[in-house]
Amino acid sequence: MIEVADKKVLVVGLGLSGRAAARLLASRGAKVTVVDTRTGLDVAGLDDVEVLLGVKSVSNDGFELLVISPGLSPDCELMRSVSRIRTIGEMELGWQCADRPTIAVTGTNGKTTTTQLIDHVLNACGRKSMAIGNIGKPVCDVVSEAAELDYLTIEASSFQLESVREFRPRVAVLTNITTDHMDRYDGMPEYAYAKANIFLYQRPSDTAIVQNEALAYLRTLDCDIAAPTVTFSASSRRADLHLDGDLIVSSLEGWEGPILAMQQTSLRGPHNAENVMATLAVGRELGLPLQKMVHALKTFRAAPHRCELVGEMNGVQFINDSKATNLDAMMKAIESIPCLSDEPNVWLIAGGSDKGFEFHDAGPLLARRVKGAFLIGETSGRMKSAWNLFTNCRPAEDLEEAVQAAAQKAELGDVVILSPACASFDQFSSYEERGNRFKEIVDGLLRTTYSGGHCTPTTTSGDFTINKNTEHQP
Ligand code: UMA
Repeated sequence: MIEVADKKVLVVGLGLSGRAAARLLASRGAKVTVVDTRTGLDVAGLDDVEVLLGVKSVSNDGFELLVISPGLSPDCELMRSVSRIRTIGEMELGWQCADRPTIAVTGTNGKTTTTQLIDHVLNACGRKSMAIGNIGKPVCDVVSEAAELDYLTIEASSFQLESVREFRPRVAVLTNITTDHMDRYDGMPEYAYAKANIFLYQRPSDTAIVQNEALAYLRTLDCDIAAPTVTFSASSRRADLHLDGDLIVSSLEGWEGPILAMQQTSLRGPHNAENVMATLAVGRELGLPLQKMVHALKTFRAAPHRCELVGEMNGVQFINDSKATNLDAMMKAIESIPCLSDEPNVWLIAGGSDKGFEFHDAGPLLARRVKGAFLIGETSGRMKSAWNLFTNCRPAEDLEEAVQAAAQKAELGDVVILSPACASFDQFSSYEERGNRFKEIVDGLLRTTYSGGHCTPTTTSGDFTINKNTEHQP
């Protein structure tokens, strides 16, 4: 475990991670300085910490350790100015200090849902777990409570995994690898190597649970995994856990045959089936009883902003998928929307800040499923050029204009989905703020349409079953 008492430590970034790291370090007797390029940040709760704001570069003023926030690239101006100091990430610091058995989940998509599923199943089976990390709760923030937990269930981003030093999860999960964050990495291999760091310090007594396709890709990059692997896939029957129609089927010893029908859960789509498979595989490794796990999976409800059905108006469903911050997530969301005929039935709202995606890749899917796309934000021009041949594209001034235009066009049986395929930072402070704004706009439309009443927002995220409740209809 890392020893920090009396050490001079520099924390870079005063967001959630930097704040949590600074508090933890100060509580353990370190002399802490936090720097951030922004000014005017809230410094409450950092009484024993020196805070320097509006900083563009730092001189190595005797610092013995640097703790980096995940959002800072090692190549950024601030980090280049302090490149010679021993560096660890906030997640690694928290993990070393907490010193608890760990399940870690990474992947381009599905990592938050899988982290929540694992946490839910563990707690339902009587094991105390807390879902932390990239999910929104820095690992450093839970160190004081960690002794009471059986497991830390950590969502680990590629950013956090870049700076691992000893990070060794008892069970590590890789949900998938598709293109994302190309504004930070020089290409897919560099991004995949960062993700593969989740397995770097595992030993043969640990377990790696990996999507079949992601494992095949890592093998092309010669990434070694020391731990035994369990594979899952919604598209390959060769995986240890696979999908047959709606059924999750296992070929794992003692678990041979069908295990669970996805219809029994509130989750929809092959991507969610993979999240459930990964969760089952984790539970099996930890010796959780299958029946209890299945029962827990049936009661699970996904977090907001992930294919969340927020309302229905005149037979048109409105879905908030603001968490789809890359192209693959958007494509999976569109594919998971039921289609009652061969005709497209989706009105897509997409666009946001540019992460360097090749939007052309979605063209054939859009041609098959999407009636029209309303494009917002920084990427609207690039998206229009890439998609115009495949579906009708119309740039919109902002989210409100896009939702209103889509609602006007949509007919009975259609679905209006916000699935941006981009980060939100050009127009919003986070994907949550973007999703909440979408919900407000939809709620406003519903109130206007059903004057005197309003549609009850549904809480069954990912459930696209048509809402038969029409009591508010005029
Ligand atoms: N900053 C600088 N200089 C820079 C860049 C940033 O000083 O050059 C400062 C900013 O001014 C800001 C601080 O760094 O004050 C922000 O640090 P951060 O970006 O690491 O953000 P945190 O608030 O610490 O949140 C991070 C994760 N954010 C990122 O990785 C970008 C959160 O994941 C995570 O929930 C949180 O730690 C707790 O672990 C968010 C995310 O978008 C949800 N993650 C990406 C994703 O899921 O795709 C990886």
